[in-house]
Amino acid sequence: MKTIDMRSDTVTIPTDEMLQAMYEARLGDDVYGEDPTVNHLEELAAQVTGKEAALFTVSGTMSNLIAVLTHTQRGNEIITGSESHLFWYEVGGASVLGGVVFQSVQNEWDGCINLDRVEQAIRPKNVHYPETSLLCLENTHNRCGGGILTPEYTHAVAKLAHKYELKVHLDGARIFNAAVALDVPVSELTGTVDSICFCLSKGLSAPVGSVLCGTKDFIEKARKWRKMVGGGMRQAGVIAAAGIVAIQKMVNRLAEDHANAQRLANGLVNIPGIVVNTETVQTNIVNFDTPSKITANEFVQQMGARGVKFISRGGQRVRAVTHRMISEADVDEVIERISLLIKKLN
Ligand code: TLP
Repeated sequence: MKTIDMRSDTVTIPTDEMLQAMYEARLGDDVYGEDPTVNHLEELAAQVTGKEAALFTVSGTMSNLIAVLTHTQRGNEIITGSESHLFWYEVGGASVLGGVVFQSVQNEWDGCINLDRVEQAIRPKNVHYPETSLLCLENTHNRCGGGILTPEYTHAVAKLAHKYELKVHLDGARIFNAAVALDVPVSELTGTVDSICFCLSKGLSAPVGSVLCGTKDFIEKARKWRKMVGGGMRQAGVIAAAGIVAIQKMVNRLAEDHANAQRLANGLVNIPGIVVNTETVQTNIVNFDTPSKITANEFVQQMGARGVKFISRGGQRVRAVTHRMISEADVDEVIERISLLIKKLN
């Protein structure tokens, strides 16, 4: 029986073209700024996001951490969405290492944070309060089912934050998914934020890495923080080479992943007891709820035994992610295997 892994798009392995590029990469010591392949990747990332400069990091988690460390002072407060990756899945690193306080503000179903709620969350100047200095956004939004922040929303919320002298950081781990789904250049989604990071190792299929982009001054400071947290990687061109292929060759095909996510959602609605809103599936993530007689944890375990891997979000909620290594036929097979399990339960 074929195993079908829908836990995440992080499970994609590098393409042959990436492996070839890694083999042929020109290398140097990146801590001295002398790795030509890393420099090329950083230039490309800055160009794509419409920023002055960029910094290659080990992971999305490291990029987000460095962004917070660079934008804030100890004792500051940062606003994040209540469902944001930074808040949920980054081990509280911003608090532990950056000394900042989180204020999490409710996300809407698509990953937006209502502008009034943002405005209410920003602390007035008062001796009792921490200073709110950073707003963090996420596009596409992981826990909100791959929801997209539009250019209009991003610009409006950034304008509001800037009015109160906050910086804006965008966790764009899957920003290329948003750009492809909206059919706009990435720079339209990032133009008004102060920093943006995106992942090479998710749907774009590179084995490792993320890139943090911003002004020259921001990136210069961020480079020092990267060194402090142990992210100076020497001949990192060996992995950056795959990242270049990721940006140049792997973006357009993300549309296939989106179509497969829609196909999955359309199949799931027909399975009795499974709850999914097909209209909220915007990119490559499908959140669905299991029938009340089986918890998400049990469902994930049972499906694992049937050769399909998902992630449980707790309660009834399951996450499925489509990616390069999932075909249309795989999606149909997954729907079939879920139907069999649910029939057995009834
Ligand atoms: N998310 C992973 C897990 O941590 C859940 C996944 O499989 O989706 N921002 C966002 C929006 C992310 O989804 C992730 C990874 C990150 C940051 C962190 O990236 P990495 O894993 O490179 O540290």
